[in-house]
Amino acid sequence: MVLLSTFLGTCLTVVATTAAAPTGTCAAPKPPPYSDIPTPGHELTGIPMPDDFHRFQRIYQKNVRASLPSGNCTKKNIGKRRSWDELDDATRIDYLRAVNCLAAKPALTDKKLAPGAVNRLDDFTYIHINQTNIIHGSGYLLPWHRMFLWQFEEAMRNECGYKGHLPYWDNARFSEDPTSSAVWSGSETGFGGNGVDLHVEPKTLVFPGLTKPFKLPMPGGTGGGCVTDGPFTNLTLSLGPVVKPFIDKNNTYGYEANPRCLARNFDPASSKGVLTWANATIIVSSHSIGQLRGTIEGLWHKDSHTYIGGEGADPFSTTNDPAFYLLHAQIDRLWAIWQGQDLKNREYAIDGNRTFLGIPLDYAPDLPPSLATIDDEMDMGLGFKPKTKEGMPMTKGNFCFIYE
Ligand SMILES: [Cu+2]
Repeated sequence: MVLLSTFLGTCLTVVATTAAAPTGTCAAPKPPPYSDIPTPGHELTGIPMPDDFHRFQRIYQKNVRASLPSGNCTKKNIGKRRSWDELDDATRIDYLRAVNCLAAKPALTDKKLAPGAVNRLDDFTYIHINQTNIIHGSGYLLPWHRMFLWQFEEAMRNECGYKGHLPYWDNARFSEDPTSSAVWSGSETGFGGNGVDLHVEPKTLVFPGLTKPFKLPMPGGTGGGCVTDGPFTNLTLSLGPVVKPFIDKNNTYGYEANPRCLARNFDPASSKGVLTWANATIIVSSHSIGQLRGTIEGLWHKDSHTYIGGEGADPFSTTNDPAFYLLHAQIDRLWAIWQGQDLKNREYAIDGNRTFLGIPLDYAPDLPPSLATIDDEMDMGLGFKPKTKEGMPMTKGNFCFIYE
């Protein structure tokens, strides 16, 4: 309550917490925050959304709605992507069921490309591994992952009968105590909690595939072992891991079968004081796409992976943790809110190189760094190669969604 008053002020607190018309000096009340209207039965938890962020979110929602209808996307059929913490239990259970359903369906990826790909989740992990040095630290980060999330959402719906939309992990609400989010519940309505504590030491891992070695420091964390609660205790992973203390010549990209449990290694220091509303607000108030890319990478992207740790912290095979899709929906949401401040100038704004930090790749060592364009092709796997610009709008082409 202290935080609520600090962030929202007394006047809005009254409006937000009661349905009654405001009285006294609060003559011109703001409407109740749209995204602070909880699903019946689910009171919002965590740190409330501050006014500043809320203003950006409202402008985004208003502008996206005003742009409708757009092709087949209308105010009526637009998909509402909501925070996991605000979903009802039935939707949560159905979502988790559909993830396990994809895990039970055979992989479609050519065995010659990824001998270890077993199930449909592995198809997503294979292409994410395969593209990692192109789609991170580059101009493709945001459009590639937007398209990737959509592919996953479609597979959940079309192949496993999921009826809802892609939820996001609203980590700013839980930056001080991430495990208080319903995402990490060990019941049938969450993704399960931390892995067993193996007292892992901090280490330095190395990216394969780049002409200049890139070293990734990994904190010790508080887990490291298998997740022992929730719906994924029987999930068997196969591809990865890829980043190791050395480049593994025998299985460089983790494409060979390596059956193992889902492991997590929560690192509270990557969340506390980092994945905060303050940083989320800095991100959405970026003045240019260049600045946005810097703030999203520097203040959010890496740390949200590092917080989860274990499988989720491997930049290549991170998709092995089903929570990946919620983590990236949150990144996508921050980009969407930024785009939505000025759709005309920001929808197709791109910045960045064509490879990870512009470092030439092993297979093209002499290619100098160059800038990504919206007409470049993206490789989404299974032969799907859309242009980058197809991964950028929110209500055109394949996409019709809004973050609430
Ligand atoms: Cu990624």
